[in-house]
Amino acid sequence: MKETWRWFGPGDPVPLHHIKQAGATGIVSALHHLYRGEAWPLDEVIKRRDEILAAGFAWSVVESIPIHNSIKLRSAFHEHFIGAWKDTLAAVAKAGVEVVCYNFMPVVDWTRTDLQWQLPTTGYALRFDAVDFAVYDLFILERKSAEADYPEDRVRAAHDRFHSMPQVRRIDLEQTIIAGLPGAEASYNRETIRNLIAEYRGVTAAELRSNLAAFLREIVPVAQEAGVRLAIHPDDPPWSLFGLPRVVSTADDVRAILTSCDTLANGLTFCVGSFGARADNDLLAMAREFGARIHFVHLRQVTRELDGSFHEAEHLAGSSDMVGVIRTMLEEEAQRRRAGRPDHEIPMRPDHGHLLADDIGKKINPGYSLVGRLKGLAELRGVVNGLKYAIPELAR
Ligand code: DNO
Repeated sequence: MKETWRWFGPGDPVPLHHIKQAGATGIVSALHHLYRGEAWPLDEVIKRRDEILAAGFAWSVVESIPIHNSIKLRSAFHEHFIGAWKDTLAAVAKAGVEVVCYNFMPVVDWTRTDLQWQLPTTGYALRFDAVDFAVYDLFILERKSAEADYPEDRVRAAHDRFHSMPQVRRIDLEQTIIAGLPGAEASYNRETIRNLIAEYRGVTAAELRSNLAAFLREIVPVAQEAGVRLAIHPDDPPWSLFGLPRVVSTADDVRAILTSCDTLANGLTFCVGSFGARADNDLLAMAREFGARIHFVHLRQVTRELDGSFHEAEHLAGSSDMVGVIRTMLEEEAQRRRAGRPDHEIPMRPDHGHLLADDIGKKINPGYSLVGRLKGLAELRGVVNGLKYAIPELAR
C-alpha cells in the first residue's frame, strides 16, 4: 500500500518535512480555500502540485472536490456546478493526480460532538455522542418536527442533558457540529444551517440516490477519459443526521452506487472508521466484495457504544478488524499485480490521530495531529510488514 498523509496546504500546522519524517511518500490534498463549488483554476492546482513535488512527494489523491448542494438536490444551477466539477476534475488530471475522493452527504460532512474527549491514557480523541447530538438538534437548533426522528427515550435523555448542560458546553457543542471540521466543505451558523436543512424538506433517500446516480452518469465518463479513478467517501457517521437522507452508509448503498455506473473509474474510498461505526456493516465482507473498485483506504477505527455513540480508538484497537481489512487490501493488491493492473498499489492514509504528547495544547486541525497520526501510521506499517513477512504471497 502507498503510505499517504493528508496535508491541508501551506497553512497546515503539520509541515511537509514532518510528513517526510513520518515516512509517508504520498500526499492527499485539496484546494480547501475553494469550497463553494466553483472550478479550481489550473494554475492553482499546478502550484499545489509543484509544492508537493518539490518536497519529494507524489500528490496521490485529491480529497475532496466539494459537491455543491444544487447537485445533491438537482435544483437550479446544478448544470453549472456539474460543469465546474468536471473542469476541476480535468485540472487535477492535468496535474497528474489519478484518484479523487468526494462525498455526497447533504448539508453536513463528517460530524462529531466532542473534539477533545479524554482517554484513559490521558490523550484525547474525537467523539460522537448520540445524546449530545440530539440535544443540539432538538433543543439548541430547535429543528422543526425533529422529535419524530428520535426514539422517545432519546428525546427524554436529551431533554435532561440539555437542562443540566452549562452554557459554555452548549456553545462548544454547536461550534463542533456546525462550524465545519477540517476538510468539511461548509460551515454554518444557526440560521444558515436551518435554511439549508429546510431546502431538503421532503427529499427522500430514493431521490438523493437518484440524484447521485444522475451526477455519476455525467462525471464518470469524464473521469474515465481523463484517467482519473473516482472514490466516493462513505457517510460519517453512516446514518441520517438532522432527518436528512444519507445514501453511502451500507454495503447495499455501495453496491447500488458501483453498479449504477459499472466501471473502474466509479469507485470507493474504503473508510474503516466510517463504515465501522455501524455494527451491521461487515467490513471484511465489504472489503472483499468491493475490493477491485477500492481506490483509496482510510485506516482508523472507532469504538462503538450501544446507543450509537462512538469515539475514535487507537488505529489497532476499537470495534473493527483492522488487521483483517489490511490483509484483504494486500490480497487485493497481489491480485491486481497478477492481473497486470497499473493501479496495484492502493493509497492508504492513517486517518485521524489522537492528541498525544506535543500535540496537546498546540493549534491543530481536529483529527489531524502529528504525533497521533505518526503513531497510527507506524502501527499500520507494522501490520503491513508483519503480514507480508508471515504470508509471502502477499508480497509478490
Ligand atoms: C474526515 C474525512 C472527511 C472526508 C470527506 C471526503 O476526516 O474523512 O472530511 O475527507 O468527507 O469527502
